[in-house]
Amino acid sequence: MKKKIALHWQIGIGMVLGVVFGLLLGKYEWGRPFVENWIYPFGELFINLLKLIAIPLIIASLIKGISDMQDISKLSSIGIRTLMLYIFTTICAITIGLGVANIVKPGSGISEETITQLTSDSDKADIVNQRISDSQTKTKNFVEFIVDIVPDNILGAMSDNNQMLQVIFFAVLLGVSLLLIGEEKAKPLKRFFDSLNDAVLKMVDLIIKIAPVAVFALLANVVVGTNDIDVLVALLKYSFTVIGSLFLMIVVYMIFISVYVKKNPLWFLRQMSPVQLLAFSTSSSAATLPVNMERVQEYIGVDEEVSSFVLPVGATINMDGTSLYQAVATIFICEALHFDITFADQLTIIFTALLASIGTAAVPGVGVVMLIIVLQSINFPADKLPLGIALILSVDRILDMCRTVINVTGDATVATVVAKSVGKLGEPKHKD
Ligand code: DAS
Repeated sequence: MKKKIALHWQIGIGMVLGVVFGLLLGKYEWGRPFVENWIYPFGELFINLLKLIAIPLIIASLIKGISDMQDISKLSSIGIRTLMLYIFTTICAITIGLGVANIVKPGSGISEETITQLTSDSDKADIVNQRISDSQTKTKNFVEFIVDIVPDNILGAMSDNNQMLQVIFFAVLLGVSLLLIGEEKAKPLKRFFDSLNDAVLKMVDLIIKIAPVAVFALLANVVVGTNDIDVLVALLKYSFTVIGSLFLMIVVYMIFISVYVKKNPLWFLRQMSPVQLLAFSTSSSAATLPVNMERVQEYIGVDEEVSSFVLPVGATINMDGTSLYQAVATIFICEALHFDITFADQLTIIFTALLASIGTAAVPGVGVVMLIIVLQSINFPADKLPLGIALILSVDRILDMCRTVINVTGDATVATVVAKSVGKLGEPKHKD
């Protein structure tokens, strides 16, 4: 029987062909509109399909996972370990970002004319102002964040992809209630959610079949007619500081996998590579979540009791890549615009970036919204803020793709570590 090409190869080939296709068409006037109108929609359709099944998958797998538990104390044990590890890895990420940025000094030596060139085009100003107003509206203080987790209408919460924590809250409450009413009474609902869970996982398998075509479309759209090559060169030091720091974060995860989980880190990365490639192509943790859940369960061996809780929570409140990015971008902007920051400011960056990554809804471009919050926390001059954001906006798309890869890898790593710590890491059903 013909050996199936491993999924990560299929996706990788789709990405490479997408980049080549986009670069080729970028040479023609009609290239960009053609790709935007006739190719990119295939990528959009794929992202919509993944987001469509994310909520049903979270509900079914969480309720199944919790109601299958023998005792409720396991849930709190998983919850506490998960939150502690998410806070630890986020602080690690921010510290790495600050450390590398303080050594590399990516913003020093940027010339005035480069700054003018990068911040002059007007349509950027609209995006900057939108992100600044988002930073005022989309952040909550701690109490608001907690109150906001409890929905007043579950259908409303399910209809809004950015209310994932509200859906998780409902699913945990229902799962615990099923546990408490006893096996007999819970049986009809448990069987319903069991089969819903299997059906939605089968949907993931079906949707993933179009991934190579979808990533082709997404990457073609990113590169077609990109005139940011000169911008990338001007911000090369900054971009490489971000990407280099993100790689260091992968090393941190691999230390967890090899030292604590006692699995081969390269095996782990190989099994997770389709998730990482999709995160890179879609730059959306929410869209990647269903595939992350399927891969962690089926190819790493994490029990559903753990993955069904840890991954949805992680997709919302754990953004290691994005937090690391805040640290580097903040140092870069302060250096480029000659705003001195003290050691105390750097500690403030750690604290604010940690809270921002937890308390900010996963809205598109959330990285930039959080960056504004971090800059404001160190009293960065308000009149220079639009300039600073405009400065990094031109390479934000590419860096968003990179940091989303770290966001999803961090979630999968923590799910594996938590599963190992509660004895719920079994043998994987499949191997890529
Ligand atoms: N794209 C975001 C995510 O989905 C991350 C970011 O904007 O930084 O994880």
